[in-house]
Amino acid sequence: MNMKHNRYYKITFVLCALATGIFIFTPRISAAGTAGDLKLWYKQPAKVWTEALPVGNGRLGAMIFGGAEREHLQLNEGTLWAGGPYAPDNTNALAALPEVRRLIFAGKYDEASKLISDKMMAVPLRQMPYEPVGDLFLDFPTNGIVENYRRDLNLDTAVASVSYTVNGVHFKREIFSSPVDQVVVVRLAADQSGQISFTAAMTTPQKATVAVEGANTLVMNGVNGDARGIQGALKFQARVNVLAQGGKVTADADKIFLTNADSVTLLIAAATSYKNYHDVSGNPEAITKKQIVAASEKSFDTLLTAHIVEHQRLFRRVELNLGETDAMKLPTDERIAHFADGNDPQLAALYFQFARYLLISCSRPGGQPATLQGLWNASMTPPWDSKYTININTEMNYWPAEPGNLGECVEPLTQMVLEMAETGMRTAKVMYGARGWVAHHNTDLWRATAPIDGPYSGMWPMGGAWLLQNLWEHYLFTEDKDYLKKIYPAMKGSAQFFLDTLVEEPTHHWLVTSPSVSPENRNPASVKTSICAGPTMGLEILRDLFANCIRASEILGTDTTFAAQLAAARTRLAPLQIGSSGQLQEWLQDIDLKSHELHHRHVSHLYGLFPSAQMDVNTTPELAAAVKKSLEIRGDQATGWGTAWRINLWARLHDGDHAFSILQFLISPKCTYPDLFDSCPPFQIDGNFGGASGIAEMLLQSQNGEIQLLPALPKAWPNGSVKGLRARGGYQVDITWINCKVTAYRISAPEPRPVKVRLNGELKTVTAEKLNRTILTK
Ligand code: FUC
Repeated sequence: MNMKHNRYYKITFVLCALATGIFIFTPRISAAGTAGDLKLWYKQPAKVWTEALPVGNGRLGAMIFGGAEREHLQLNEGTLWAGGPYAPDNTNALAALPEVRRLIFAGKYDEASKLISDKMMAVPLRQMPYEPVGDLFLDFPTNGIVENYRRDLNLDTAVASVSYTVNGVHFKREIFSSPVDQVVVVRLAADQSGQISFTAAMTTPQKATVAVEGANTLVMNGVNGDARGIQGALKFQARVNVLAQGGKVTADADKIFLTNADSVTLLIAAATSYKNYHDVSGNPEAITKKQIVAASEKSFDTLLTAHIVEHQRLFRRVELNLGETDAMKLPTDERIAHFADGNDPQLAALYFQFARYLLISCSRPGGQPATLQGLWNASMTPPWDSKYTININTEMNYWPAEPGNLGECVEPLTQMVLEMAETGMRTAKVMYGARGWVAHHNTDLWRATAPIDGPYSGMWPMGGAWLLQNLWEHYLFTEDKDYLKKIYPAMKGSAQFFLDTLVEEPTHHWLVTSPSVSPENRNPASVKTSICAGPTMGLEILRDLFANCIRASEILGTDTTFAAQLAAARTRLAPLQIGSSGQLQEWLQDIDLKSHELHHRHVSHLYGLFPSAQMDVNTTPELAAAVKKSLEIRGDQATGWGTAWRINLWARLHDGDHAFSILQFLISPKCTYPDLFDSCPPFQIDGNFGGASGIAEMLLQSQNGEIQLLPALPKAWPNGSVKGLRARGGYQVDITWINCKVTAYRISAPEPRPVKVRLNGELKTVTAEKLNRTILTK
């Protein structure tokens, strides 16, 4: 934390307040104040999983329950999924495709759906689930009343703690998952010597055995699950090493007993044989042994310091202060229950920072991307397999990455998309006879890309193209040409697929996708299917994909002819249409109001406003008004992620109060569990990330060549400050505001160039000389 800068910042703020004569409220901006308050805390242990607290290093995760008499760590490793390398593309699809298209254009949607179901779906029909490693239990002898109990998770240090007193002895636990040493570290200490005793044991729902190695190491060896006819091809190992200071360590066949130690450190390692989606030849035993040996040579303090330094390198880039009230004195579960009352602005800041904490903890370079549950899953059969649902959920997971100054955390997603561009070539060729690559509405560890589950949700060829938009955003925020070079072949391959598969619809002769769906929303012109041609969202995604490819070909000086083909096709895509109720049409026909589910959770056709920027309130007011109408029809409340998406959309419509009222629903027991995890329900991490993105969009927007400061600030946050948000173009932005007006801001840029800034209702140009300086506004 740059203390000097903070002091300067605080002085600037006070000067502004003096200049404006406003002293209603002085937000605390000191580094210590902000960091110290970034804690989730509770007066009782977790009874259920959604009360437990998550730690993770991007690969190795634990959910901590924190019982005084029994500590329970539920463990995950990012590559422990069911199954093995497989290719699920249906070889009957290509022959059926012309008839499917004919039926759709003839309005026989339900017949088309039946044919898709029979001939085009993946074999097997479902993908592989993400699975847990197992559980570590530490049972402590109970010989007194537990007093002064507290457990917390410090977002600033990424350390979870438990503390309590029994018979006058004060006990403390600290737990973290180190990205540096690749182990989970558990430290137990007491303020009197010889007080720590426990029995350590491991269990797992996997096919695995647990045995003691030497006197002080529990070793679990197992194989991953079979699923849907695909045999488990992974080996895995978990290792728990008990290093006691004082006392005695003994063991039987599968448990370790510690008696009367002064303190103890446990090192937990886990690994699988997964190397990549087609290579499972790794040696988990060699990996875990090496990690434990290396970590055991370091002191607890060395492990802890290295962990905190690495976490804070990313976490401390952004500070957010929305104001502080007495509500902060309450435990987190009680605050969630009362957030809707409107007097706890700091909980919104905590929610924002918790999402950044989660992204750092579950998506680090070299690891797997955040699943539906990030890194944390206790079940062999989790909801929707805890995999990658790419018709909104995975994309949403990464929405806060760029504005939240965590661009590195996108690396696992980039890697996955580049791998899907390989597996998706087979799907494109086998199913569609097309060049390039395609992915449908889900993928898994094995990068499966064929349509799954059934036509209703699965027959959607846009998953790869949408994911590429996340990668393009990474380029826009960083302007890193090497990165663009790396992703361009995947962008080109996706565009090639659509050039080969777009078809002309018979009425207007527009180019459309077919078959497709507007994600998971029934086609009102059908009896019971979502199958249709040319749903709006697909065309919006293609407008982006083609434009991005054209732009990339210019930047990289390549593929001029291909770019011209894309430009020609782009003008022939079916246009955005405003329907008779003033809404943005979700389908080619004006049938939205005949919808079977007017308040459907997906708001797919509004993609063009957010996350895309094809329309906005300043440059395309008519389209923005149509989106607003559609949003009003859809309503404010949905699943966790559906609610979060709406916050972002209202922020893009510059209606901060509306966005805030939806945030109040998101951060309520209906959509948020006691541990701040999003509730879809059940737990799905996308709502956490989408909600954080919504908060960022309320404070800063940077689409369409201008930086907008406080574009959707709600009245509920009249005074505050934010530091370190990122804007497209490689900029970094700090803002201070009083009474809903920007009073000071600072835009940092890697190279001097003027930038257009919209604030307090005016559009200004900040010249290159004024970059990297704090600018006071009147
Ligand atoms: C999409 C959503 C569901 C759920 C699933 C994981 O299919 O429509 O609500 O979030 O993803």
